[in-house]
Amino acid sequence: MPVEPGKIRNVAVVGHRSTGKTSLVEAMLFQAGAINRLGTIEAGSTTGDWDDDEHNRQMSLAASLCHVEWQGRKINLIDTPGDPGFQGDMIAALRVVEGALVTVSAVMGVEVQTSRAWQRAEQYDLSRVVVVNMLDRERADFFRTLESLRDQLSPRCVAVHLPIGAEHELTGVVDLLHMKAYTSPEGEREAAPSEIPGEFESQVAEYREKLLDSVVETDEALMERYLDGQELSDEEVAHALKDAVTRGEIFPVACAVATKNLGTTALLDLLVEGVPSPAKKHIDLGVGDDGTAAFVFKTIADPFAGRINVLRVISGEVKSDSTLANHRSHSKERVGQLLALQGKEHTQQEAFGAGDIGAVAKLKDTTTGDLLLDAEREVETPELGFPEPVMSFAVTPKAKGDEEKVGTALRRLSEEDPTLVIRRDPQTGEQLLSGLSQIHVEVAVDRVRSRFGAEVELHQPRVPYLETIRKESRAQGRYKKQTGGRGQFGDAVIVLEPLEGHQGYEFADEIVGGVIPQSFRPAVDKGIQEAMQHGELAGAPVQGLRVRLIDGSYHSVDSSEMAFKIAGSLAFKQAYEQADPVLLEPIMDVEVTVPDESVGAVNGDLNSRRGRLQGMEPKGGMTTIKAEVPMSEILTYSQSLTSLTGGRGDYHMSFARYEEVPSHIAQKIIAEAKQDKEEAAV
Ligand SMILES: Nc1nc2c(ncn2[C@@H]2O[C@H](COP(=O)(O)OP(=O)(O)OP(=O)(O)O)[C@@H](O)[C@H]2O)c(=O)[nH]1
Ligand SMILES: [Mg+2]
Repeated sequence: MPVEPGKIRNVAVVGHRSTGKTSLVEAMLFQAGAINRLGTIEAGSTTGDWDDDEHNRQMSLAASLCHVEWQGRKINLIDTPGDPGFQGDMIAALRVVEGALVTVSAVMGVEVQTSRAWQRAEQYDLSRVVVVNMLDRERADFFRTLESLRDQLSPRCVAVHLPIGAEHELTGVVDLLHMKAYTSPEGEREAAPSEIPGEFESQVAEYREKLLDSVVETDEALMERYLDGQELSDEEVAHALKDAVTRGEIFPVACAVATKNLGTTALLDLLVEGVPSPAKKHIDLGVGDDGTAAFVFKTIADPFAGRINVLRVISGEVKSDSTLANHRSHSKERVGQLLALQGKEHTQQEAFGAGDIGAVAKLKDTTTGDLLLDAEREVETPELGFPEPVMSFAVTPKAKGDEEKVGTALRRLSEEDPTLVIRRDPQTGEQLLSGLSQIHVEVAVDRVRSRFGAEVELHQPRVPYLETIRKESRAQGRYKKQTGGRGQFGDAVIVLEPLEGHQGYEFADEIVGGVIPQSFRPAVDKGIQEAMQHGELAGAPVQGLRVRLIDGSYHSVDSSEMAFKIAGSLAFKQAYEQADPVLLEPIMDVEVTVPDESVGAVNGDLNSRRGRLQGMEPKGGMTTIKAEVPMSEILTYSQSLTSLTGGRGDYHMSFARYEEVPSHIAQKIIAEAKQDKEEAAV
């Protein structure tokens, strides 16, 4: 029997890198009895981080689906990676849940990716619970962290738990909703709650009052009774709290020490009692709810089970041994085995009902972002809104002959992870691998080796320069070979004119009186276009000009298409030299988000990269700087930004337009291109 929507809680666990998301999920699984041992990141034994690459790097690299049963409810937990390079999985997870559990470190408070996750959750109008983790660490401070949450995320963040003690003297957690304390031995299963220790009474009373004030403020009827001095029952408070959390009017703040399994019971209670079920809150995927619909938000390449698709049932019921239609490819998919996932472990399942999240193995043509329907109908596939890749590398196989293997491997990886993009640059001919961060691309390279057995190398990609002209010019190209046997003769006179915006190519046939027969004129055009593929300045493609073919001559026996092609290219090369040619470079629109205190250093650095500042927007301790920077100057930006901001900066960029390269820089590029050409010729 599928679980009723009212008994499901779907929660994406999101937050900055290394704030304990995976450890918290582990603690919840352990406390709820879904697993028998509390695994650790250090031993590589957590349920969420099951991949070898995750063990090696001690970080999550992909979303991982788990579930627990608590208070008769099924809580689906999606543990997501905190590294911005893997935020595709965070975004996808947030798209399919009603609630987000946002983790922060009690030492660090709100960090870059905390705000990013928060904004995404806000965009999708999700209910949010914050958990302040790592309260046992040196310099951890719950109250300071709570202030930073209220300042930087929302003033509606309200404590529902309090720590008992602090740092290494932390001994437990108080649940302000139920007025109970948890002080069980560290690392074992938390025991039933106990009385709140007497010495904390006044602090607890203060925060309980703050909590009640916030809750009743969202519920008029309750407010009246509260002001009347009536006692409110736990159920009433919980009920009003859930309504407020559902509407985004309160963001409860919990306490935890994930690695010691402290605060886990209260956190699980909060997820059940505070987060709305799919029956209570509607997430808008824009699909309606006629018939069966399921949205695939994650594809896993499982070493044993092959490809596994993780899906959220939007409406209806997905059953094993049934058939669904893929809305994108219109192909029929045979749904064989359905799987309930616990990290990498799976158990077979008969069906998933509306609102539930589960997995299906071995679909032939379905991946991340696909919509599965019981019958074709007119709906839009939900958008995942992934960010564009920010950094590109040229990839080459280490061994000759591995090109195809590498190509296949990269294509597979980008199917699994749409934020990993591979393409061939038509201009430079290089195979480019683009991703969201350095680690993102490096992990892909590791996987090409470990899963597909091919070694690849990464290089800085070539900058796709272009060439163009700035002046009108005229030249004649004459190709003549008339000694012995059949000769060759072609003769063309052309005029080059610059086109607006350095873009495009036009060919105007202005021959009058048939001085070049109609049949040979396209050959002139062809010869010119071929010559334009490698401009004379730096061998870059030429664009942004009009060619007028105005005159020429021919020979009734010796003229041929070949001869006119050569004549066209000779005419072009000569005219090009006189047309004041210049080099063009791609300019990128760059957006850099950094802590306020790094703005000066980052601006200075952008300036030294020939960047032009376009604007600055400060927001909650972070400033977004917008600038235009030449691509050649920003290819290796990520390392610099990391060192300028202590790893707290973030950037993305997109192509803006081509612009002339300043002449002193152009001279260098031209000289290098000449040298490359000479070396290649030797
Ligand atoms: N002292 C202490 N250490 C913790 C706590 N929670 C997690 N850790 C440690 O912090 C490190 C990061 O924990 P993870 O669970 O991997 O954090 P994460 O948020 O999943 O990290 P990413 O997935 O890489 O973003 C690990 O070394 C954990 O053992 C805690 O409550 N107290
Ligand atoms: Mg993790």
